[in-house]
Amino acid sequence: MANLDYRTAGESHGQAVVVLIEGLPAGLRIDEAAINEALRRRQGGFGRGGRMKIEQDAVNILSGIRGGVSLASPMAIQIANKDWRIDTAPAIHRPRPGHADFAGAMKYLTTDCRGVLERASARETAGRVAAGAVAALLLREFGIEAVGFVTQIGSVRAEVGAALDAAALRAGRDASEVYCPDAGATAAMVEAIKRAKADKDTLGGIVEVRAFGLPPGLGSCMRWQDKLDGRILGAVGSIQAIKGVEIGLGFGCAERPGSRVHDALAYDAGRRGEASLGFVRQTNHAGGLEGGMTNGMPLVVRGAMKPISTLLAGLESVNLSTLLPERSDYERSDICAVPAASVVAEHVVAFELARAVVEKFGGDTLGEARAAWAHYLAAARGQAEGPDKQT
Ligand code: EPS
Repeated sequence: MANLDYRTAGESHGQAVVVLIEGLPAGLRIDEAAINEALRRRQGGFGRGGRMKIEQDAVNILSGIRGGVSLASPMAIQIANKDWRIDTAPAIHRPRPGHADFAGAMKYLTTDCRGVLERASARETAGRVAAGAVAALLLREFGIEAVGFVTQIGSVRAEVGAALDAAALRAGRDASEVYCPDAGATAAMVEAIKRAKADKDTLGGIVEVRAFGLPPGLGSCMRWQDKLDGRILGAVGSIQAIKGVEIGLGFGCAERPGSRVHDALAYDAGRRGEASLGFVRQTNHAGGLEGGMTNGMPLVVRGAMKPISTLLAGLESVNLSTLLPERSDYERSDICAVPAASVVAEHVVAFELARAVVEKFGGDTLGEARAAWAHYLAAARGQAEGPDKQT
């Protein structure tokens, strides 16, 4: 039986972006409107370029459902490209430093970077968001939700309270043109993007994902491949233009003594009904993961995005056909895609969490997974009250 997994296919200016999801249990209601809403959000955010005025991403679910409910068969999803012109798009001989152009041209033994950039383009993330949106529907059945947002654009940093819940984060984010729950920072971020545009430059930033409702014990410490921290770091790190990823306090752990890093544990019987099973902590420096497993605290992961590598003014480069120095090619592009990256990060994290849920609770049908989930939580709570109550 397939594990929950997905693959993407498609070029930026090819016919379509395609996703194949395998290993979904049967019986999950597939809310197409929710998937399309995620795609719409990925297309938005202040700082996007002309391409997003052309595309109107929406899914065409080709298989895997009957009457809007998952069948457990492979689910193929197509997102059509309106700007389909791959055969006539011009050759690119002057690689843009920072993009996949140069390394890809060398790898595929060509002086035309077009073929490589078509696949390396962040257009592919439409497919990852569609897959993650399906995963989010599965997580919703278990009361788990991942919320992605922006915490920094250029040098403008936001203040986002550590205590905010999913609904508050979502509301703040959705009210912001740059998907940042801090209204004051939003205005400064928009100004920074406008300045970058006037300077013919681009801006990066930091995105954060917090996931709520996770019980302790998802993931594993038994095999390195199954450690959830590694999978989450890999999933966020694989998003186009992400150059750094951290969980919880992340790099900040390095400079502190252990007494100021590790999150002291306490038990509060009044909160045993929560996902934490009543094991509470005043801090969450671990970002919800210890030993490769969730620990009942919210998952917190951040990714640092480099500025878009397509610069209006170009950068010094080399014409691969003549080997002469020339400015890099300019392709229509975004000024800042950090808001979009926050949507992508939310969805790749959702997929990894759904994969971990299916691994632990399994079953061919959603009902079986829910029963296994309920059994586990009851057993874990019983254990918390004394070994004699273990099931
Ligand atoms: C991208 C270049 C731009 C972006 C694109 C990523 O596309 P185009 O060359 O068609 O203007 O808009 O992002 C998307 C198409 C998208 O859907 O996010 C690149 O070179 O990576």
